[in-house]
Formats: sequence, C-alpha cells, structure tokens
Amino acid sequence: MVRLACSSVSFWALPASLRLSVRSASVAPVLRHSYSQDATPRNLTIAGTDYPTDTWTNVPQSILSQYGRKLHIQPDHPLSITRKLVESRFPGFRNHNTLPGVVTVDQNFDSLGFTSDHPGRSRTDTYYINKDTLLRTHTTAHEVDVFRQNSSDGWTLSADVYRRDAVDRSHYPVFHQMEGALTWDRSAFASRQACMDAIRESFDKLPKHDLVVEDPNPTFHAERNPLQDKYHSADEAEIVAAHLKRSLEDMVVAIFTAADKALIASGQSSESEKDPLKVRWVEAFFPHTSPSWEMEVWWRGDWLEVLGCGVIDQPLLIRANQLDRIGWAFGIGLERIAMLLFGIPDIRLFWSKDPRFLKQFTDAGPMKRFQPFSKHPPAPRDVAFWLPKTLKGDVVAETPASTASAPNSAGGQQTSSPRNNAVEAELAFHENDLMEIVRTIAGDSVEDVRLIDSFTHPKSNRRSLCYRIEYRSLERTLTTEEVNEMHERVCGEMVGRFGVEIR
Ligand code: FA5
Ligand code: MG
Repeated sequence: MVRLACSSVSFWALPASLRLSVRSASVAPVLRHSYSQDATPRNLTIAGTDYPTDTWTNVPQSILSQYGRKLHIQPDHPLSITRKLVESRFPGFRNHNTLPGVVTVDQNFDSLGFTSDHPGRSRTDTYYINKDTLLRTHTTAHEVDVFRQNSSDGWTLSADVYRRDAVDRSHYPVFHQMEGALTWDRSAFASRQACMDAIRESFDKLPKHDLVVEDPNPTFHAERNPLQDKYHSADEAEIVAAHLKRSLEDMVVAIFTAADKALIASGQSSESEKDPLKVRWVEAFFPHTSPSWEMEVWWRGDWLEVLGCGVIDQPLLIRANQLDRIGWAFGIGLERIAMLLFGIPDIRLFWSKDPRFLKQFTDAGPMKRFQPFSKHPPAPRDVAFWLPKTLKGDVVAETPASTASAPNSAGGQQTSSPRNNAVEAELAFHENDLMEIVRTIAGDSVEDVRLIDSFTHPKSNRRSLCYRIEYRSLERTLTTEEVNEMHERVCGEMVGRFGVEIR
C-alpha cells in the first residue's frame, strides 16, 4: 500500500516527527473546489429553522436527512444503552442529552482555543451550513455554554456529531460522542491546598481496579504536554490528572466486564477475545486541554483509541466565567464502545431501521451479543484515474484502515508552522471529497473505500490513483446493474468535479 500524504484518518498513527512534516506538506493551499453536488439552495431548513447558504455551504442533503434521529436517546437502541452504561459510572453528574447539532463557528472552534488557521476548520473536514454556522464536529462545542450555566460540578453531554471522513466499517459521517467533565471551585475552599485535599479525598474513594495500565510518560512535559503553569501548580495538575485517569479506567473496566459477560453468555468467545483487557495512556494534543491524553484499549489483538481527555484549558473556563474552577474533561466515541460491547461489526448498522437489528437490544435485562442476521456479497469496483496535468500542489490520499480518529475537526496537533490563511485554502485533491461523492451516490450501500494503488509516471510526471470501492448493502444483495450504475455515476462525478482522466 502506498501512503502519499497524511489524511486526517491515520494522522495519529505516524510518529510525532513525521506528523510535523506531513501535516505541513499536506495542507498547502492550491485550488478551490466547488463543493455543491447540485445547485445549492438559497436557504437550508434544518429542524424547522431556515439558514441562509453561502459559498461555504458544503453540507449535502444526504447528511441533513440523518439529522435529528437522536439514536443516543432512542429507547432500546444500542447507542442509548451504551450511553446509559457510561453515565452510570459517573454518579451525581448531570446528563445533558438533547442539545441541537447546529452550532456556531465560535462554539465549535473559537471558544475552545482553536487557532484561526487550524486545519480542523477546513471544508474538507467539516460540514458548513454557511460561513458562521456548522454541524458540530464534537460535543466539546458545548463546553463553554455548559460551564457558563454552572448547574453541576460534574456533567456529561451526549450528542450526534458530524465529520467529513473516510468510508469504512468503523467510520460514518455522523457518529455520537459523550463529553464528560468534572470541576472543583477553588474559591469555595479555604485555600488552594484545601481544594487539592478534597480532590485527593474524592480520588481515594474512586473504585480500585486490577487492570493492566501502561502509562510510561510523566504527567506533563514542557514541549510535548505542558502544564498550564500560569494557572495551575504542578501538584494541582497532578491530582486532577490522577483523578481523571482513574475515573476513566474505572468506566472502561465496567464496560468491558459487561462485554465479557455477554460474550461468555453467548458461548461465542474466541481465543483472541480471551486476552486480558489492557489499557494505555498516550500523550495527545487538544486546543481545549493541557496536558492531554488519549486512552487506547487492547482489544482482539489491536490498540483501539476510545477517548481523548485532559486538564481543562483554564482560559476556556475563564471565558465561561468560571475563574476559579479547575478540572478535567473527556470525549468518548459511543459507536466505538457499542461495537465492542455488542460485537456489532459495521457502523452503518446503528442507522438500520430493520427490526432484525433493533429487536436484538433492550434497555431491560442482561446485555446480549449481536447475532448477524444476514450477509450479502460485496461488489468491489475500482476507480483508477490520472489527476489533471495542470494540477500543482498537494494531494491528500491514503489508505484509511486505521482505528485512530480524525484529529482535525476536533483538535489535532498543530506543531508545524501554521499555513497561510488555511481556512480559505484548498487542496489539489482531498480524498474526503471522493468519500463524499461515493456516500452521496451510494448512501449506505457502500462499505469501504480505500486507496489501493498510486504512482507517478516517470516521464509525464502525472500522478495516478486507484481506489477500491466496496459496494455492499446490509439489507439485501445488490444487482450487478445497480452497482455498475452507481459506479458509473461516481466516475462521472470524479471527471466533472476534479477533471480527472479515468484510466
Ligand atoms: C475529540 O473529539 C475531542 N474533542 C475529545 C476531547 C474532549 C478531548 C474533551 C479532551 C477533552 P477525537 O477527534 O479524538 O477528539 O474524538 C474523540 C473520540 O471520538 C475518539 O477517541 C473516538 O472514540 C471517537 N471518534 C472520533 N472520530 C470517529 C469516527 N469517525 N467514527 C467513530 N468514532 C469516532
Ligand atoms: Mg482522537
């Protein structure tokens, strides 16, 4: 497999040194694409509200038609069951579960400290309704509002989030996150030391576990994972970090113990699933926390990233008028957890209205493993093309087979020098645009899209790419004619929109 440049999907799989060079190379501005599949209407009506469109609008109807399903609160839905299970590990927290998904650029990015040239703001990664309004890319978009409300020390917030992303069995353009936060008000204590003592006391009461945890790095590191020394003493950050990590480890133990029980009860456990649960903490970067980590879980022979977290950025709390609060926050992917819990093999299944799927889950009673009800054959088709001769600049294309998540829309590392006017900039070719074409045409009848070949002609210097599109419906066998028809339309769009030459 050939890796041309780094797309958002496996960015984190690269060593930090490489990320730096790859990131700066892959975001250089070149061409401007037209994002509208069809002529963009003047207004978009979303959940009864009209929004004017403009040249930033890139949200397709196929995405808007998923808006408002609220799977995370649908009774007996596996995402809702998962949400409740996670919530149950945070007793006393207030649970916010009904916040609408249309937010401002300020909520999603500015208020969280995203720099104005952060790649997450790019239209290749984020669905814009217009230049000021977008579909939230993460539940963190509500942090400042919830902190400002100040209605509880601890809270969770679950919701649908939207990202222009790869197409495969663990990525879908709409998924669900749960944000969680706990803060302590230092001004409510006699001294900062007294506040720290209270945090330690709370830490001591957290459930203990015998999980194997790899945590090789120091709590903070001046370059890689800094202490916010303007606001926090090292001791304060240490105890907040310890409280955070122990709380999340406890949550994961509870969830995976439930998964194990369901697995054993189903009599389906395989050798690899008998591996003991292991967790590791990996240093991370988010504009809204420092220091920051991601938690990865060893599951069936692989490390799977399940959440991001850290000590809350103090300027963020100050923006929310919480001058003296200190605390932690995390963001977890509910589909990732639900897929592990129930053994659900394909992320598209969560959207199924098929009773053969939905009837398998219940809020009451013990958790049961998902039993596949049908398997329909895949229909692979390749699209191989030459990029236009005139194309200068960067191509973002690679094989999206990673379990890591897209960093851009929700944080991501920005250690390289910022690109000029990045939000205005466009790439020569970004594979997320191909993903979007395929999703728009094939809908849920596509399982996977991946780069299988890439080369540059030695004489003409032209770049050739070949993607394999795996068409497969979860509900029925697709006919050859309908697959061919979809595929021809995909090829036609590629020619029409990118000026590629099909090989
Ligand atoms: C964020 O979204 C941060 N806002 C999380 C956070 C919150 C950090 C609060 C610190 C404090 P990230 O992009 O890594 O980070 O996404 C968080 C989690 O969402 C991932 O660990 C993963 O479990 C899930 N996730 C991300 N992208 C996808 C996707 N395309 N499909 C399914 N799950 C995903
Ligand atoms: Mg991540």
